[in-house]
Parts: sequence; C-alpha cells; structure tokens
Amino acid sequence: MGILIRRWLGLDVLVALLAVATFIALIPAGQSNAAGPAGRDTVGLVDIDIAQWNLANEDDLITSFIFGNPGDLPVAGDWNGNGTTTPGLYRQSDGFWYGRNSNTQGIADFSCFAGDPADLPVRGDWDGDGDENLGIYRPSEQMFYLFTSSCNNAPMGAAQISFLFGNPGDLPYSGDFDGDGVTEVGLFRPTTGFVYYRNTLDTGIADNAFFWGDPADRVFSGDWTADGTDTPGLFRPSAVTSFFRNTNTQGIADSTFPFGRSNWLPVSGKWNLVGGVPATTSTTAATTTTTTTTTTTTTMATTTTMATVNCPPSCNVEVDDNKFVMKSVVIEVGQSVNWNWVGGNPHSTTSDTGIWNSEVKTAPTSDFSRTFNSAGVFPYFCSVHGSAGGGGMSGTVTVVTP
Ligand SMILES: [Ca+2]
Ligand SMILES: [Ca+2]
Ligand SMILES: [Ca+2]
Ligand SMILES: [Ca+2]
Repeated sequence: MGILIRRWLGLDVLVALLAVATFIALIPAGQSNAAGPAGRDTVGLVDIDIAQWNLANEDDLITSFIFGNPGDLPVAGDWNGNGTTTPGLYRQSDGFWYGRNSNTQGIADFSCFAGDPADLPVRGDWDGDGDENLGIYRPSEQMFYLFTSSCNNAPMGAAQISFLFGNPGDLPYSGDFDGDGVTEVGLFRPTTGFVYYRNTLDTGIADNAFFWGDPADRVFSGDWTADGTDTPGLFRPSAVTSFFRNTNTQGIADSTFPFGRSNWLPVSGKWNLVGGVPATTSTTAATTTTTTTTTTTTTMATTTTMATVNCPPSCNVEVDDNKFVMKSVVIEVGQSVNWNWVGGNPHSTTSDTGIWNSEVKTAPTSDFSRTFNSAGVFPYFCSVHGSAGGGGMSGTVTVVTP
C-alpha cells in the first residue's frame, strides 16, 4: 500500500499524509505518565531562561532547583554510574560542559572544555561500562563526537568515537534503542517529522526510521517501561505536554504527561527523587521572579592553550579587601598557587567547582596553598564577598601543559 501511494503521489506526499495522521493520533493518546512501572525513566523540563531544572518522579511530583547559567543547554546523565541521573549542561558560548552528581542546587562537580559553539549535546553510555558521558553533535559537519572518558576538569581532548550521520538541520537524541547496554544516537528531522537511528556507533544509513513528531517538537528518549530499551518521547510546546512511545515503531503515544511551560527543554532519566509538588502547565514563559543569584557554574575563559604563564614556580595571590590581587594567574601543570591574607576583612578562596575551599580566614597569619596537577581553567571566589561565576571578589587559576 505504501509503495503504491508513493508511486502515485510521491514520497513527500506520503510523508505529509503520515504526518497528519500521526499528529491527530498523538493528541488523545494513552494513559497518564504516573501509571507506568517502577524503575522507569521519567521526564524533566528545564527552563533555560533561568537555568531552573524541574524533574518529575514516578508519581508525577516535581522537584525544582537552579543549575547552570541562562542559555545553557541541558543534558542529563548518570555521570558517575551510580544509577541516578543528574544534571549536566553544555555552554555553547565557551564549549564547556558542566555536570553535577546530585539532584540538588549547587555548584558543578566537574567541568571540561569539550566542543565548539553551535555543538549540540547528547549523553550516553557509549562503551557500555555503566557510566554515561557527553557526546556532541556538530550540525555544520553532521558529525557525532562521543566521549567515553569522564570529565576531570581538564580539556576533554579528541573524542574516542566520531562518525558522520545525518542531514543539515537534524537534531540529535540518544538512547539504548536495542537494549544491549550501549547507547546509540538518533536524529529528529523537523522537516519530515521522522526519527532516524543506527544500532551501531559508526557511519551508515539509518537502521530504523519512523514518524515521531511535528517540526516544533523536542524529541528525547527514555526507558518508559523499565525493560532496558529506550524508546522515544517528545515535548510539544503547543500542548505543553510530553508524549511517550513504548516501542521504536510508528504509532500513537502510549502515555502522556501534561507539565511545564512552552519554552522549556526536556531531559529524561532516573532521578530517584521522592516527593515534590504537583505538576502544572502554562503556555506562557515563566516570569523570572526566581532569583538567579544562586547560579552555580561560571562563565569560563575561552580555551586557554595560548595562555602565557605569569607566575614563577609558586604563585602568590594577595587576599585583600575585597579583591584578589592577581585575579587571573596562569601556571603550569604541577605548580602551586599560594593565597596570602593581607586585608582586614575575613575572606576565603573557594573553588567554583568545589575542588578546594580554604574556609574563611583573616590576616595576618593566614595562607592557603594548592598544587594543580591537571590542565584547565579553575575559577574561584571569596565566599564572603563574591560568588561562583565570577561575581564580586573572584579570580581564576589557568593551568597549562608546559
Ligand atoms: Ca549518577
Ligand atoms: Ca560509559
Ligand atoms: Ca544499544
Ligand atoms: Ca523500554
């Protein structure tokens, strides 16, 4: 039948017919999200205007917190392989990704330089060893770059897996579509409403393709049935509703979840959250009454490979009222920074990413030293007079490879 229609009408018309049929079918679909089995993935929606994460649990109750800066692209994953999915984000402005290992408000647990402006993030267990790592899709090249290494606050370097897949305009998503424990990548093509994916992480034509969505939909995937296989979901801004399908086949949604606001971006995972507030929807953007002063990550310097060392083997930074004298120091891997308290006020040197904290000290007898054994940009602040992200009394240590 399909072949006949294609001969008579042409493929584009067939696609259009399928699109209309499936669009209508999606809307009145299925049971509510809360009726799914225990241990399944659930959705989260991120308001990127204010970096607010809103994670739904299996009872459709919402936990909200701030992580990141406005405009960061959310990408959640089980970065430490402990069974709980937690936030990550990709900052297109500087190519850094930032991750957190708990579903609470706080600073990033790690950050790494990973990509280019305009790259789009995906997450997955690309090597099947139990933890998830970052991947990026570079639309200009139609290339996936997937990292199997963890982020340890140094540049990620070259991706372990890279391959060509897709057409210009495609949007990436990822999931374990065949349930073998290794995550694959897929693409949503807004012009056709189809998703395409491969069962292996290499170049080739799609192993499966089916209609799933409208141009404005935001496609993701998850294990909605707790059987180990990821299948598609989508967030439809016009309906402020997430739709879930339990198989990687064309058809109507198996369940739906009305929640969020039309400008929010979806993520999915096992958040392992108990309690929360009931889900609500709105077609208007959130008013930005939520404070962003707790924004937790920092605007990092652009890549620092060309930075010039400006400290001798040990670098002295004066902790004055209320500033760090030598706010931006550049050292080589293996060298140390020594902070000396000279002002009259109490101050601290506290890493944005939590990797050191002097606690609050006062002059004249205080100092604090740290040796930096890996390359990267390490922002810090005074917990009394500054804030993470370069607010107030703050500075950076840039560590370069000799
Ligand atoms: Ca985890
Ligand atoms: Ca892995
Ligand atoms: Ca797989
Ligand atoms: Ca499943």
